[in-house]
Amino acid sequence: MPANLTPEYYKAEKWFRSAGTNEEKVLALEHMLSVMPRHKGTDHLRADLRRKLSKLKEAPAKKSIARHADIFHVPRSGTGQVVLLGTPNCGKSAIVAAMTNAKTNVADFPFATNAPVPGMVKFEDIQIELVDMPPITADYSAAGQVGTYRNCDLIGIVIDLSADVAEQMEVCLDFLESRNLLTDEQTTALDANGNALGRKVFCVCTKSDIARPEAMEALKKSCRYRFEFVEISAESRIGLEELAERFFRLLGIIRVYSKRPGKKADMTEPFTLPAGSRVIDMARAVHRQLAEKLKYARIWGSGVHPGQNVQRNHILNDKDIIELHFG
Ligand SMILES: Nc1nc2c(ncn2[C@@H]2O[C@H](COP(=O)(O)OP(=O)(O)OP(=O)(O)O)[C@@H](O)[C@H]2O)c(=O)[nH]1
Ligand SMILES: [Mg+2]
Repeated sequence: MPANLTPEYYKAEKWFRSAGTNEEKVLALEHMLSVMPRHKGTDHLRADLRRKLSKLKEAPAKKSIARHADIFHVPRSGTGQVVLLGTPNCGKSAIVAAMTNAKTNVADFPFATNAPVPGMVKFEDIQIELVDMPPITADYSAAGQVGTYRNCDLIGIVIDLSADVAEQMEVCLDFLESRNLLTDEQTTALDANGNALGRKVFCVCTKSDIARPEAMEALKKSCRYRFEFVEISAESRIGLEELAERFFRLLGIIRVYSKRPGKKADMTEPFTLPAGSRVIDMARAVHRQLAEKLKYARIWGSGVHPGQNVQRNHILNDKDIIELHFG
């Protein structure tokens, strides 16, 4: 009996083949099983996939040597990690070269980059990690490449405004959709542990210096998601500051500075916390044990009188200066 598998199933199968780690393979197999039509024709396949799945789940640490050698595992540094995604030659390496001190390979031929290259972007008083990546095409991504995207904080789709924008967007969306990397406010896919699989995504539109006319409009029209778009040129260095600012904002972090009673605030090194954090979260970042003894805090910043007393649940704003008082 024919299996009559759906395009969604084949996408999930592609994800499975491009997975570089057991964890990612398990996710892909589970997705294949969940989208597979249920009828007699798929019984064998279903049983086969179930067998594969339980085998993978039983073999946890076996691949630990391979994992150390996984080039797509990029350790985090800085206050957040942004990873670029795009088709060959779209300008990813040029962006990393223009914004960081990393040695990237900018070249006028495709597939010049074959492994992730991280660099640090300075935004005011913090450092944000930006990772250059090998390209993807409609039918190819390197095995394990999805892992870098799975583990980052923010994905930047890079679109070359001088080439076919709709085609590039389609390739990138297909990659992200088929691997459950997109979050939809309502239907965020969850893995077996209940963690969201999707990542925050936005769009970096580059080569604005040689853009086709109407490229931005065409791009926005071709995109079925409400991403934010930033227009830049790595070559003429247009929009790079705005891009760094956008990384910061989309990462959803705030900076707060600590101050000791009677002393000046230490403005050299901010504490970085997720947006929406409270005074008590700051106290925990400063000193986990002491935090529970927190009585109140005084704050200098936005929405408060200078030095105002606030309780432990007061929500912090970017650039607040905080004096913690313990009991
Ligand atoms: N005019 C112009 N050319 C650019 C810009 N950014 C990149 N280029 C050129 O585009 C070509 C490809 O740039 P890369 O940064 O190597 O592209 P890539 O996306 O890293 O390519 P792969 O490594 O193959 O994925 C090079 O010849 C760059 O000089 C830009 O902002 N303006
Ligand atoms: Mg490159």
